[in-house]
Amino acid sequence: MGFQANGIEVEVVQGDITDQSDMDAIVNAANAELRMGGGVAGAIHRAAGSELEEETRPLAPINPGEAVMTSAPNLPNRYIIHCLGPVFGVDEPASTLLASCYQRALELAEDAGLESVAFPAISTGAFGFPMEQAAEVASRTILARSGSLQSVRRLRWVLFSEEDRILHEEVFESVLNA
Ligand code: AR6
Repeated sequence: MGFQANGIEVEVVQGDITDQSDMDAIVNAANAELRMGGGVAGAIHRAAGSELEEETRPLAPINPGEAVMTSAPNLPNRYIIHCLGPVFGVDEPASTLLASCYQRALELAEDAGLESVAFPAISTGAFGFPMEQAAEVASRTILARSGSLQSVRRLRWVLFSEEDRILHEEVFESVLNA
């Protein structure tokens, strides 16, 4: 399902972040060392191969709330934006740090003149951020930034399960209409 937010198309789909061939950049739910991990980081690094770690190694470590951009070897996208989300209950303030991830990712995309970016639900897997609360933070951040985006015209949320997709759709709609 798609929404319009200040002229930006926001899609919410169920799928795999490594399978978004029509997007300029995909976002990685990274670890601080920017290495292979589980979940999203595992899927991205497996698809990209060792070339990606060669590129990320000199950029690591990063702090919660930060983001860095690399090329996207062996993936159908031009770039990967690696975001380190907060570990829920450890990195505080969690909501501010999560919002910072989305904000920094959008800034990097704008600086590179990208048109489209696909996000996973950062921090909601191994890092334990409650899904609904994370969706609210992400929705508010995207909405707050949407008006000032110049090159970015399309955002896509890629949720692993249909349940998470429905939740994100409902949360984004309620934040949009608030
Ligand atoms: N495509 C889209 N979404 C996915 C995929 C996929 N291929 N795989 C999992 N998800 P996580 P985090 C969903 O754990 O919480 C890693 O090991 C998943 O269901 O990938 O930020 C890193 O190395 C969940 O809702 O990221 C870090 O150490 C969401 O993506 C740590 O986990 C995020 O789950 C990062 O933890």
